[in-house]
Amino acid sequence: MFREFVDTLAFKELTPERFDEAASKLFIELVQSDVAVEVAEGIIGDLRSKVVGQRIQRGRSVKEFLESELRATLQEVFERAGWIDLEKLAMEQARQKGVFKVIFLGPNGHGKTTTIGKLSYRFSKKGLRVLIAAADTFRAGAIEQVSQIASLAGAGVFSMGYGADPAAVAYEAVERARRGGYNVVMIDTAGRMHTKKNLMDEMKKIIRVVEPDFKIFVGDALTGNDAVEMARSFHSEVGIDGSIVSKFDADVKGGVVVSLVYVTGRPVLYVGTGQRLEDLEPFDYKSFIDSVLSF
Ligand SMILES: Nc1nc2c(ncn2[C@@H]2O[C@H](COP(=O)(O)OP(=O)(O)O)[C@@H](O)[C@H]2O)c(=O)[nH]1
Ligand SMILES: [Mg+2]
Repeated sequence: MFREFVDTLAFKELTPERFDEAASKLFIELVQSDVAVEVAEGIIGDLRSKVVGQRIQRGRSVKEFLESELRATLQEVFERAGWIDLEKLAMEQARQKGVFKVIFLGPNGHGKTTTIGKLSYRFSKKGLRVLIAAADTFRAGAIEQVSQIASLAGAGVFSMGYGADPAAVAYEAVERARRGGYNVVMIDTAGRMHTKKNLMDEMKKIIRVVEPDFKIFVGDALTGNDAVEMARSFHSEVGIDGSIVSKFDADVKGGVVVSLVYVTGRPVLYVGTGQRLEDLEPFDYKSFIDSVLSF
C-alpha cells in the first residue's frame, strides 16, 4: 500500500495519450531528417509498443524520456543489421577461394560505377588486385566511364562491348580474374532496362551465373524515398548484403540511411562523400544517430 503511494508520487505512467502527443513531434523530426514516412511510422510504432505503460520518474519530462528511448530504438535498428568490414572480408575470402566476387545493384545515376572506382581504389591500396566487369552494356558511355575510373583506381577492366549479355560479361570476367591472378571482381551493372521487370530478371540472371559473394545496393542520398523503394525491390528480388549511400557530401539530412537499414535489415557499409576516388568513408552509425537526432 505504502509502496504504491510512494510510486505515484515518484513516477507517472506513460499513457497511450501522453505517448501519442509527444511522439507526433518525434515523427515530424524523423521525416524532416528525410526518413521515409512509412519507416518513421514503423520506428514510432516500435517505440510505442516498447514504452507505453512504462513509468517515468516525476521531474523527468516525457519528451526527454522518449528522446532517449528513440535513440535506443534507432541503435537497435542499426545493431540488428550488424556491420561488415568489407575490406577484411574480401581479403579473407580471396585467400580462401581465390576470387572474391561483388556485384553492385541500384538505379541508374545513383553512383554504382563511381562507387566501384572508390572501392577498387581502397582495395588496391590494401594490395588486392581488382578486376571490374563492365556488365552495364546498356547505357551509352558506360564502358568508357568504367575504363577511365578503373585506370585511375589501379584496377583492370573486362568488357565485351555494348549490347553484350551482362551475365556473360560477368562470368567471363570471373574466369579472366582466376587466370590473371586477380583477387576481387567487381561487377558493374545497368540500373535501368526497358522495364523494372527486365532489370530484375537481368540481375537475377547475372547472380545465378556468377554466384557473387556479396551484393551491394548503391543508393543516392538525395533521392530519398526513390532509393528506399528500389532497395526494397532489389532486396525482395535478389537479396542484398549491404548498402552504400552516395552523395552524402550534398546537403542531406541522412534519414535515407535509416530507411535503407530499416527496410532491408542490412547494414550501410560506406557513404560516398564526393566525386573523387578518395571520397568514400566507412559508415559509423553511432555518430550518425547523434546527427539525425539533433535535439
Ligand atoms: N557529389 C557526389 N557525387 C557522386 C557521388 N557518387 C557518385 N556521384 C556522381 O553521380 C553521378 C552518377 O554516378 P555513376 O557512378 O555514373 O552512377 P551509376 O549510373 O549508378 O553508375 C556521377 O556524376 C558521379 O560523379 C558522391 O558520393 N558524391
Ligand atoms: Mg554506371
